[in-house]
Amino acid sequence: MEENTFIQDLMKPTATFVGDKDTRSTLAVFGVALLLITVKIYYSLGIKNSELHDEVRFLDDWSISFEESTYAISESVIIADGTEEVLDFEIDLSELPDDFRIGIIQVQISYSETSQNVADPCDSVQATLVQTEYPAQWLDENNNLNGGSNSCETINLELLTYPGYNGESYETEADNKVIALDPWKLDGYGIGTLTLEVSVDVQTSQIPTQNNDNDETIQIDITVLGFMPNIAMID
Ligand SMILES: [Ca+2]
Ligand SMILES: [Ca+2]
Repeated sequence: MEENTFIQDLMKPTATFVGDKDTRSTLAVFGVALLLITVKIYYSLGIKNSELHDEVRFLDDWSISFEESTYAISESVIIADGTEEVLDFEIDLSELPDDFRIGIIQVQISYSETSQNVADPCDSVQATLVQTEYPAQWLDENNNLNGGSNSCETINLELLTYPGYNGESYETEADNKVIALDPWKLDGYGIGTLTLEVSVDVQTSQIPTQNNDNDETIQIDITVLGFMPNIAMID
């Protein structure tokens, strides 16, 4: 009995405090505010977590490699001393397997001294891939658009047609396979008229009894390098 009285005495100020009408209203407002803040924090954390979760769930690692196929165009031309020939070559996809695109054009210009004169030195040959409307990466730093020789060495020219193509495998992150292959789905590059200029300046035998050298036969071999990407998911 004494204990009960003691507890009642102890609770009296609290009961009086909570029993007051203004205090109840104030407590109710604080309670609602606290509830709203709690809900807001809960939802903010929830949405943030789900965004992080989505990134982790959807970005996969992919390995991309390239299958290559080539075809060649060859032409032999006799070019007179002191002249320049402008040669056009039609490049298209018809000689490549389905779904291949053109990545790189390689051009070899080769020759020897064909005059059969004694001690006739090699002629001087210059070759240039001329920048035209032909759709290619004309400004790529790895291009080799000009070359020359005066010693019968083969001249090698190269032009990147497809943006960023170098044939090397790489890994990438993407939501799915289609997005990972996006860089390799552009059409039109490398298809059109490729223009090559070749000029000859002869060097003639110094032996007086020999005929003058006045031209050279130039062999042009163009390799059209096509590619198709292969993709595999990395576990
Ligand atoms: Ca010569
Ligand atoms: Ca010659």
